[in-house]
Amino acid sequence: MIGGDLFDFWVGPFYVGFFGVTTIFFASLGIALIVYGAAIGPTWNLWQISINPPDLKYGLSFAPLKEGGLWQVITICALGAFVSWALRQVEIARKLGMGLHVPFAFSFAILAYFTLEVIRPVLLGAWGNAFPYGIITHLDWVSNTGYSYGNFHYNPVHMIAVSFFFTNCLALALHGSLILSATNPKKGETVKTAEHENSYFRDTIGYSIGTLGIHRLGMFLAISAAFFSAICIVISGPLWASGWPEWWDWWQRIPIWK
Ligand code: 07D
Ligand code: 07D
Ligand code: U10
Repeated sequence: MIGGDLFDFWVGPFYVGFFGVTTIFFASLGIALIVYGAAIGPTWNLWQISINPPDLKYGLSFAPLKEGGLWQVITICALGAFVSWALRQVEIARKLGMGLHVPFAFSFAILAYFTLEVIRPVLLGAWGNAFPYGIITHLDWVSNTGYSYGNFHYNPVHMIAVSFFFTNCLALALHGSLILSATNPKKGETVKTAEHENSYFRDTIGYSIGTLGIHRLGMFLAISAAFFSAICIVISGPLWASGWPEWWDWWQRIPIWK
């Protein structure tokens, strides 16, 4: 897409390409800065290392390197690496004459990350609202953010996102087990085909979505899970600033109950 044949070669099994080089560049720089941040910080304990965003008082401005500036540069590197990775997927898919479904799907993960680290903090007016880069500290952020809205389970869009994640898991379990059952018949029997797979579900639940259909469904469930996750967090604060349980008060106010 950029540079024609520039970097059009393989290193071992890996296709390089223009966006392979930009991926390596952003990823190496980002990881180096994380290691630098860890070296400044109070601990080398892998679980406790944390690169924190700037304090709320810095708003949306640049912070000094050791007071959140590192987090800002690392975020730019992360976005550079994720977007480069998606474009490398595009480049490889085009080279192979395939559809762009893989980068399309991955871009929903990038959207969720971008929403957490850029869109929501910008809407709230400070980088300090973003999550920190640390294995344990990012869990603390999720818990603290959740409890600051009372009970996050009452966020209706969180409910939708969670349901998509669960349904996605159900769909992959059904699909994985169906394929394995068709390809592992008992001794002496031939491997079964798509017709058997269709018949199995028609016999059990009256309907089969089909062999292509289950993959379309999987794609839909997975990208919906990421999409509704992004929505559920971006509305927490910018659109609804009190507890999520209170959001349901409209239900009590429906005139018919009176
Ligand atoms: C299996 C594909 C392989 C990817 C793996 C992750 C790193 C980070 C670097 C310390 C399914 C590689 C990890 C490169 C190490 C440093 C600097 C994907 C697979 C194995 N989380 N999260 C984890 C990330 C957020 C949450 C584990 C990343 C949000 C909860 C791992 C991001 C919220 C729990 C991890 C991110 C959130 C975890 C396993 C980015 C809402 C857990 C991940 C870039 C989404 C679980 C200790 C996994 C855990 C866990 C990585 C964002 C919530 C460390 C890279 C802020 C509640 N997260 N996470 O298997 O055990 O993913 O935590 O957005 O319970 Mg997290
Ligand atoms: C952001 C990851 C993007 C990753 C990228 C790639 C590398 C390279 C290299 C391996 C979105 C990174 C790649 C670094 C690695 C190599 C070589 C994915 C992202 C670009 N919740 N909750 C969610 C549940 C509660 C809360 C989402 C369940 C409590 C908050 C999902 C439960 C409270 C936020 C979800 C539950 C609470 C969420 C996460 C149950 C806490 C979010 C999935 C059963 C007290 C987050 C966009 C996701 C969100 C989110 C599920 C409970 C708070 C729907 C099942 C009640 C604050 N929760 N939650 O988004 O929506 O993945 O983020 O109790 O911010 Mg929740
Ligand atoms: C599916 C399927 C199906 C299959 C399948 C699969 C879905 C139809 C047919 C696939 C499924 C699986 C394999 C199952 C397992 C997968 C998972 C559970 C998902 C999770 C996966 C993982 C945890 C693995 C993650 C591993 C990764 C991401 C690989 C990491 C790779 C790299 C680090 C290298 C990437 C390469 C790049 C970026 C380009 C090439 C670069 C190099 C080789 C390095 C050298 C660099 C250069 C030469 C460039 C020079 C660089 C420069 C100039 C910049 C330098 C700058 C500096 C500052 C240093 O449906 O059924 O079956 O199989």
